[in-house]
Amino acid sequence: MGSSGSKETVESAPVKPTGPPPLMSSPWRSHITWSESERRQLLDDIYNFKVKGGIQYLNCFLLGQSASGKTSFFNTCATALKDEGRILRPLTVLRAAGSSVTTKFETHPLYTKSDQVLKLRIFDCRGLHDIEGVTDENIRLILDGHVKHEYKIVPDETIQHTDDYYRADPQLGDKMHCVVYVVNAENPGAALAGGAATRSFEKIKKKISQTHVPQIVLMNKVDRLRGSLANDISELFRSEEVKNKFTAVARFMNLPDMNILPMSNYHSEPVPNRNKDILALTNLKVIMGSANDFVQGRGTSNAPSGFFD
Ligand SMILES: Nc1nc2c(ncn2[C@@H]2O[C@H](COP(=O)(O)OP(=O)(O)OP(=O)(O)O)[C@@H](O)[C@H]2O)c(=O)[nH]1
Ligand SMILES: [Mg+2]
Repeated sequence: MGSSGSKETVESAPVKPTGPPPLMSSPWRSHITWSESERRQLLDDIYNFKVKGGIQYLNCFLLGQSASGKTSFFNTCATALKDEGRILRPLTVLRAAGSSVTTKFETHPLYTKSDQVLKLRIFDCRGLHDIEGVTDENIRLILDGHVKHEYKIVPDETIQHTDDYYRADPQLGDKMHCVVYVVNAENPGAALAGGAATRSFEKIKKKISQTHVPQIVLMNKVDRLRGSLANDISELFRSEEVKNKFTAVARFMNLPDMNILPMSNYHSEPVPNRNKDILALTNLKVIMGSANDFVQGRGTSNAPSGFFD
């Protein structure tokens, strides 16, 4: 087959740039200084944190889909707080998503470098959307302080008043003072979207809003949004990918921007690194501050006498 004579002019397609967009020249959030002195200051602030409301510990309740990284957050905080130059994994994390690994409502102490117990108790729980998940009523009872540490979560069952792990008369120190939703930044909508999970989440959020307990979102696994973040997490606030997801999460969760905290846990690193520690400690300090604001508002000693008369 010969050529028809006239040559076709083929317009050359514009060359598409490969790779991720360049980092933004200035950060979209600039509240963190990525330096060793910042890390030390954060440790100092957290070690010396003064709990208000006349109670010993602040309580924070982690909620989120299975495999969103709740237990990994606890472990990352343990590593950053202990500051021993090694990764600590006090709680078990499995590689694959599936039915929830965590089957108990439980907390464990987090320790400072000098083995003092942290003034925050982080309560872990199984995934929100899990078929064998936690009932809305159990979540309400947990928030109100009726459920004791190590209560074994029975799928779709609510704790009975006769249960050994039921606390009949909870005090301020037994209640949850902050709720932290852990969502996967790669797919924040899917984290809670879809049938029963959405309904259950909406109900839970409504209940929590009525209690005025602060609600914070850990937008987790941001290291997966841009390759270079796996090497240096401090670039996250100059990443367009993270900023876009951040906006999506804020919209999806319907919470103010200041309540959304980008996060990246230790997951495969052999040793800790300064910037990951700084991110974890910054987020931990925000959670402690929010919980403290809540207990201050609920404690007996906060308002001068006659204030409410
Ligand atoms: N890349 C990356 N992986 C993470 C991060 N956080 C957690 N993972 C991984 O995600 C998987 C699930 O983490 P878990 O901490 O067990 O999740 P969980 O929310 O406690 O899950 P359940 O106990 O089943 O409800 C594990 O393979 C972790 O290593 C993160 O920030 N980045
Ligand atoms: Mg877990």
